[in-house]
Amino acid sequence: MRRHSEAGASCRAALGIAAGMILLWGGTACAATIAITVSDLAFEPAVVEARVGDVIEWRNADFVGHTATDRSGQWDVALPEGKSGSIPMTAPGVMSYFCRFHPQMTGIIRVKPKL
Ligand SMILES: [Cu+2]
Repeated sequence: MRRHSEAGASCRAALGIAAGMILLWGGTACAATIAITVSDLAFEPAVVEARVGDVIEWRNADFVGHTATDRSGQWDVALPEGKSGSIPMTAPGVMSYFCRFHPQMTGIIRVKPKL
C-alpha cells in the first residue's frame, strides 16, 4: 500500500513538471516566423497576419532581385535572387509594402499586439 501511494505522488510531480514545460513551450511558441514566398513577381500570401515579436521572412524564389519596402519608410529588406530576408515585427498596426523594382508587387502585414 505504501509503495503504491509513493508511486502516485511521483506521478503527480511528473505531471506538474510536464505542465510547466508545456507553459514554457507555449511561451516561446508565441513568437513565430511567418514565411512569404516571392515568386512570379508576387508576394504569396500577399496579406499576412502577425503578432508583435513575430518575424516576417521573405524567400525570393525568382531569378531576379526584389525588395520588401515599407510604404511609410520604416524598413526596406533587400531580397536578391534565391535569397531570404527578414525583419521582426516590433509594433502593432497595418503595414503596406511593395517592391522598389516592381512597384506592382504589393503586400500587407497586419500586426496584432502581443498575446
Ligand atoms: Cu520585385
